[in-house]
Amino acid sequence: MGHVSELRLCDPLVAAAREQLLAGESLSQEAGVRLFDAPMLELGRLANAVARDRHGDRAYFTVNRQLNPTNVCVLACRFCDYARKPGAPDAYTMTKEQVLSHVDPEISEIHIVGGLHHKWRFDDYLDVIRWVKAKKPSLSVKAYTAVEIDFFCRLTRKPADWVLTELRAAGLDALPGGGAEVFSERVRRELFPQKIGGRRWLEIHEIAHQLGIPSNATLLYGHIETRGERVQHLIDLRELERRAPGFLAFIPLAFQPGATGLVRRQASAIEDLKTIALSRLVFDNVPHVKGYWVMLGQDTAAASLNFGASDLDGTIGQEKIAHAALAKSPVGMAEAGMVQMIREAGKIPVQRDALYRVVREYGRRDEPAAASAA
Ligand code: V47
Ligand code: SF4
Repeated sequence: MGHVSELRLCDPLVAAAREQLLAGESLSQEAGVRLFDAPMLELGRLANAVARDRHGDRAYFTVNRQLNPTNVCVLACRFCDYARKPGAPDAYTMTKEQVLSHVDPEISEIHIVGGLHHKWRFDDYLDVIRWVKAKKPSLSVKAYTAVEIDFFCRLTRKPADWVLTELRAAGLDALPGGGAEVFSERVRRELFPQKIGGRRWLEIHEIAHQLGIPSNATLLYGHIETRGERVQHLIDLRELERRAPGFLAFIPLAFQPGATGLVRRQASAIEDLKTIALSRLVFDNVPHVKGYWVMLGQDTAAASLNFGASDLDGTIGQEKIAHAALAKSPVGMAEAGMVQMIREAGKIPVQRDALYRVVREYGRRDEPAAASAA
């Protein structure tokens, strides 16, 4: 039981969505928005069944580190508590030694993202990748958002395909999904008018996919965006995946209000779980939806594994972006904690790298671990 074809649903809206998905049709923006008002457990059952049809009971995580080489940024997005202006007392730029201290022997993924530094050249950003790759060649490197790629294009006066090819030669394996925010010009004008908009973000990921560089995608929700804008964002990503396949995972990022004053409190756990489920149902051609525990908190992230999520991201080490905005989750988690969260959700933990190559399969609760791969 639990496959889409076997589900019996009570709610007519969710049952209609199931029929459409079974017929191989995608959900429209209108249908997506209406589903937000459907009973959440029904939505969760359908989204969980969609995830189960793709991945069985497996849920993925990685042993990784987040490396934020500098918080100095020439932009000033209104929702960002992380960036600092040059010379600010808590502005930092890491040395090579500090960068390399993030490359612990046990990790299989490194996630590199940071500010747009006023003095760094493209070569400095390439060096960060070269250093980590030289220390651990087997490490999968997920580095630099489309916002940073666009910045490198302006620094070098070269097109994105050239920039991405240079990054790949330095050791880049995949692009992270950050910087997408919400593909709504209304929201962009309000919250991040200096930053690239949806069209450029999508263009850069399309070029990456055409070059064979896979990528992730995010949505920043829970601030001033509407549900219609959220669903349209999912549809824009679904269309890009049809034109130029290459997405690995979609990560809805629950906005941490911090000191921004934009909203009084974070979206509720119910809104989080509905957003995860809707992401799984509308962005129907993305392999994985992540329940990002850093922003969701551990309990909601564990629950998300029964609402369509099939990945929890990773152990992370020292997360800085959400914690600059006062996120209450711990700054990192142990591998055993990730395994336990996944087992408690009734799923089978699978450790992966940034490209979803399996590092280790664990057993279900109370079962001995299966033999390690790679
Ligand atoms: O681009 C900034 C967002 C992103 C806040 O690709 C905030 O696997 C919430 O993209 N509250 C960076 N979000 C993080 C990111 C990410 C995280 C985990 C996995 C992956 C992946 C990507 O964080 C930024 C921005 O959209 N952000 N401030 C905030 N206060
Ligand atoms: Fe800079 Fe990114 Fe923060 Fe915007 S979100 S201010 S681009 S670090």
